[in-house]
Amino acid sequence: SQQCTDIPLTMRFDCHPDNEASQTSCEERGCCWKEEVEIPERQHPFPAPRLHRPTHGPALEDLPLNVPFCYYPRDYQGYSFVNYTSEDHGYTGYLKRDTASGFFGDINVLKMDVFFETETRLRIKITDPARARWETPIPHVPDVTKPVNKTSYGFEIHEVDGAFTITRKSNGLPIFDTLDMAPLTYAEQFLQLSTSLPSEYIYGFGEHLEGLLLDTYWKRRVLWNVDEAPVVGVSAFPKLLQNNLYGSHPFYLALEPGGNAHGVFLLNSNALDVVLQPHPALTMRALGGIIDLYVFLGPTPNAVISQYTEVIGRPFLPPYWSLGYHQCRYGYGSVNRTHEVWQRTRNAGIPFDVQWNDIDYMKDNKDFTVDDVHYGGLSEFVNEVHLAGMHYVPIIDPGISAAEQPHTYPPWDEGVSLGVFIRNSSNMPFIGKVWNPVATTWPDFTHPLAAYYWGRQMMRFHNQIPIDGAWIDMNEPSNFWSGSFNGCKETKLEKPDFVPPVHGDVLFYHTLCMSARHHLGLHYNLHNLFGFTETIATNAFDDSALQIIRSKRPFIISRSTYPGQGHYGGHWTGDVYSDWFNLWQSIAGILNFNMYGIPMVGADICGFNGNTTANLCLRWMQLGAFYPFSRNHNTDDAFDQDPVALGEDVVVAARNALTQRYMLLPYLYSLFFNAHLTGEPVARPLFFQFLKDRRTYAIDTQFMWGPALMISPVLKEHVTSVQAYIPHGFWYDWYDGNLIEGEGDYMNLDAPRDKIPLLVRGGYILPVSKPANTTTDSRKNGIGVLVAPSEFGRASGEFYWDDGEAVDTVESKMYSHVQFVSGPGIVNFNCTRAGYTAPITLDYMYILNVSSNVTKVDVSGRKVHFQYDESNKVLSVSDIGKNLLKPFTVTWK
Ligand code: MIG
Repeated sequence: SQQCTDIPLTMRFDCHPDNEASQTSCEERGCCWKEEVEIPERQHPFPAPRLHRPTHGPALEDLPLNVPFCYYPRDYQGYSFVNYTSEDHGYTGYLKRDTASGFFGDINVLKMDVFFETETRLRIKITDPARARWETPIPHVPDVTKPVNKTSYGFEIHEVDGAFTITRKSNGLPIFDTLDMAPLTYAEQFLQLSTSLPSEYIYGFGEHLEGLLLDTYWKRRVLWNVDEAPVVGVSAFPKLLQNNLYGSHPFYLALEPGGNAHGVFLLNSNALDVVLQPHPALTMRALGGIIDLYVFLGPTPNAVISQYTEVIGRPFLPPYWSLGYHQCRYGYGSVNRTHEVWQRTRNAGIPFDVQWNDIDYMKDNKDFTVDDVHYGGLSEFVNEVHLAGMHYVPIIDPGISAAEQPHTYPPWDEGVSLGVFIRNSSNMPFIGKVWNPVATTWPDFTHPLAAYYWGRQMMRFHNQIPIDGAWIDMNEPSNFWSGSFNGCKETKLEKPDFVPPVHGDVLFYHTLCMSARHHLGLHYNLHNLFGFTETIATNAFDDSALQIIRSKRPFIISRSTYPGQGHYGGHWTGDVYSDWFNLWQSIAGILNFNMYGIPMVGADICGFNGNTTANLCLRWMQLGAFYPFSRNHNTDDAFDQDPVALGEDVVVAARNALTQRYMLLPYLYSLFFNAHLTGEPVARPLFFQFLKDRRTYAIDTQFMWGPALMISPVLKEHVTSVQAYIPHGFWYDWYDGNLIEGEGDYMNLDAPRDKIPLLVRGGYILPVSKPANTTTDSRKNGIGVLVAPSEFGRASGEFYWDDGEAVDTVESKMYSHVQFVSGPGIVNFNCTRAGYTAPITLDYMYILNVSSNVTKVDVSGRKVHFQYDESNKVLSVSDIGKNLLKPFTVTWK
């Protein structure tokens, strides 16, 4: 009786993703069954610029499809609105269903609250009015109940269909529209919300290993934090998916035909999956919690991320030293070996700021211990690192050894006496296994005393080894067992009817049982928040951890992440493979996390798993020099891959690329300041800056630092040029200042083995500095500016400066800020704040595209020496020596 005919394939929404679907069980829930699926041709070749990607590695778009056999009929009757009223804050409505969805525990009456929170942000909360359900407690989102007078969105309710539409007022375009999509479903362990998409240009929903642009051609993604190395299309799952990885970000950014952008965030910490299909449409399905949806109207991608981070928290301002180059490996094996590699890197003249150690510094891999046989001299080494003006970061795992004699291991004793460990159903510490110890437990970072406990351990360790930051790994949390020694109970909590295709098939795969208890609730609900809560505790909380111990800005890099993470720390993309595919993929990884509000992000340079090659590592050192977080890291069973280990060729390439980075650090730091203030990404996809240009929408082989620097790395072996897309406008070669007129097309950029192509966008002024071997030294130099005029001869830029490591410099206004504005023949330097009073001078400047022969350059009326290069039209002025904290002007004729 269901209306099943004439439903196009693209409108098939899966009615039976749970258990085993059969025709009988499908029809029982009022849905349509049809097994044969004729896959239509792709409407949109994906992705357009595939040509320019490396040919190595699997083609993401060739993975199998996921078209459902059991799908909703046209006349499916789910929820409908009983009533709704317009309220001060927006709307309140009630929904009711009379038929069973087929999922266990339908909630038949729902309450929907719509909050018009700001002009560009609305929030829709759908809850069970009869009984409180799990609501994600962090990040702490703003509580807004006051109405706004003006909104850039319209909101419409479809009573009978139980649906709603959000439109962009300026052009009437629906941007979130649940009408005729998969019906709203709200059962005990299954929530479903579906929308059509205004275009197939959609990004986000990490963490996954894939390109930047998501494929809407029947793709499914799982969000459930897990410790698994990123590999594409793991054969364990014949169904289509991009495997779940270390972090979960239920956020997407979508582009609209009208050239606008919007964003959507589902605040839900349960296991989730998302189905994208070529209507285009997407369906989000959560295994618990509530529907708490934010929609951000942009209209630019930068504005979307700004609006998103206003809700989840702005990115932290990293210490200046952390913008330098970091080097690490798993299995140096001893402090002597660590010292040796550290020394040879310095001797090679490679700019280098931070030395790291992996778990091999620990005794028996136990947290807060040092192996005194191999790492006996570690504190002396760290002192030496500090004397060289450098910093030191060790790994810390969350698993605490639980097989300890009383009074021998404070992390265990104190955790027990404070009662801060995650508990099992008998109220004892939940026992699993990580590394050697027979038994391991985990701090419950939602416990009110956990931060105090964690801070104590870190403080004690810091007294022994004066660390400068923390690298927190294994915090999905990872467990060598799945659940406890005996697994987990056979309950619906551990094994819900609907489980998305997670790694290992069960939710507790390589982690804790879902029934494990935290102070704030069940692991089932808190799993995805573990790494995030650990990061918060490691950063600073009440009276503990890094900020307090060092009285300096904390620096934390975490493997597991959740929305809001970026406010407290950064991320690295985990155990990527040393191959050309992963070199390319790392770009999308870095750009995605910038969209998730975590701009301090990098991939393991030269790759983690497997052996790198000199050719690969050379190109990876160049690309990695432009990761916001630039660290070379390697697994324990691979050859050394620090540049010196791979030969002179790699050393030269690494030194050159990192030298460019160190020159650009004042610009990079200013971008981080801007990210901290506004949320705008540091590393950005090209389309963030060129939204009118569709050809940029799928580009993930090149990227931008802020609005002004384009990086076009070599991603293939045996080539010495890059096919780079150059958007319309004036661009300049970073190395020689030559003008390149962008025509919105691909161009060949020269990329010999010792060079990564970098272009500066006309219209911008970049603060730069003389490089040095450490940031401690480069900070002592004055700064310079590079003036890159637009086609109209204008340019502008900004410079943020502070002491580089004090806490809350922005909040307490202990910083200086200078604005640069340039027109033909003139640059103005306007100090807008001089809160950091240490002198900082403008020493030199380069002005590009200066066409006539210059006869005179004045700095605030005083004639200065200059050079003009006819061949590339660059005017250089050195020895300016002007205090940037006072306004002044430079003119030339
Ligand atoms: O693989 O601590 O992702 O960076 O070197 C087991 C050892 C655990 C995983 C991390 C990796 C680190 C390694 N760890």
